Amino acid sequence: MQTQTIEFIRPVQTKVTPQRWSVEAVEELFKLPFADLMFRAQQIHREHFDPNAVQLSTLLSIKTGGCSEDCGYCPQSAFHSAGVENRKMLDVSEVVKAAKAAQDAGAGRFCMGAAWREPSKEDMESVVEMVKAVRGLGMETCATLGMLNDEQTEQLRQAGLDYYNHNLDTAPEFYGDIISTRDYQDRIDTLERVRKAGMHVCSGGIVGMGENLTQRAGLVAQLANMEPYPESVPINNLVKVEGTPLADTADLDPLDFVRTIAVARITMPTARVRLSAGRQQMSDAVQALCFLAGANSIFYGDQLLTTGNPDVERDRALMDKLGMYPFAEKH
Ligand code: SAM
Ligand code: DTB
Ligand code: SF4
Repeated sequence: MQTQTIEFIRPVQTKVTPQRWSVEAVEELFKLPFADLMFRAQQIHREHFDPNAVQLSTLLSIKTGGCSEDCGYCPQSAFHSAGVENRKMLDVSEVVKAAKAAQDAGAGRFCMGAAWREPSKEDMESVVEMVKAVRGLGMETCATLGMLNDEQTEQLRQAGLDYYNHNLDTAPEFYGDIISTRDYQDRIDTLERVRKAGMHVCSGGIVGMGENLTQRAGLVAQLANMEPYPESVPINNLVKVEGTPLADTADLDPLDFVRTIAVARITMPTARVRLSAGRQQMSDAVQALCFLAGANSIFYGDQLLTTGNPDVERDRALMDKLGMYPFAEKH
């Protein structure tokens, strides 16, 4: 009995060589008793990071709505009627203004998102200007623009883009239930191009879309088995938007969301694991559990892309309550 207990709480050896994770092994992590899972996640978190430091990224939608893809979760798809107004691309000056405001509020990274399947040549010219300008403020830059070809990844790298976000979203075998207008392999190809061009990879997914436990484990295994795994891993809880096909999906048990964060931390020890969309609907207590499970990044600012996020005051109050601080500020 005692031997078994020791077996469960033994510190996990973190990687010297990249770890390979089978879906079954990841699923076993999900099935651990909650306390054991949290303990393992915290051990790994503390080996690699200051557990009280959190990275703050602010999102801005630089091109909203009217997207040609049919992603079942997304209010910006032209296939759905979620009431999102289609807007033309923002001017560089508007983007810089928003980035400065985010920086003044304490954000270290600024992420520019566009409702595109992929950017056009003209789109790229504007985005390059935006990236240069935001970088010029001294912020880390991130963009999420859809699929990219080799020329585009090179343009973004030269402009000074630090991170490119492109999510795998879910497990390969559940993907077809959610999106039909592009393949899983398209996403992997874009991520490989981003990596090859020398930018950091930000890739994660959405939970609470009706996936089963094996599929949730499948998403984490896909991410963890990338060589190397992404530097930044956003874990989104589905934001249910009326007018999208997933609007009536059953709620995910908040503890299952916390487990997903813990499993991401254990399988990707040095990644920034971001507690992403869905925070506005979460209590402080659940968010605190996510930080205990190894989340060390959040979207910061009252807006995600088209939906709400906790306002800066609420997040500052939460961080104060938990004794947490932005990771750049060493206390
Ligand atoms: N159009 C680009 C693309 O899809 O690659 C970039 C923007 S897209 C909105 C970025 C990511 O936002 C999606 O891959 C998805 O993971 C996330 N997302 C979109 N709608 C969401 C929702 N309702 N709830 C949670 N995450 C969502
Ligand atoms: C990510 O993983 N989540 C963000 C960001 N990357 C681009 C987007 C969340 C979008 C939530 C729905 C919306 O606001 O439109
Ligand atoms: Fe378009 Fe991105 Fe939304 Fe899919 S997730 S519909 S690609 S904006």
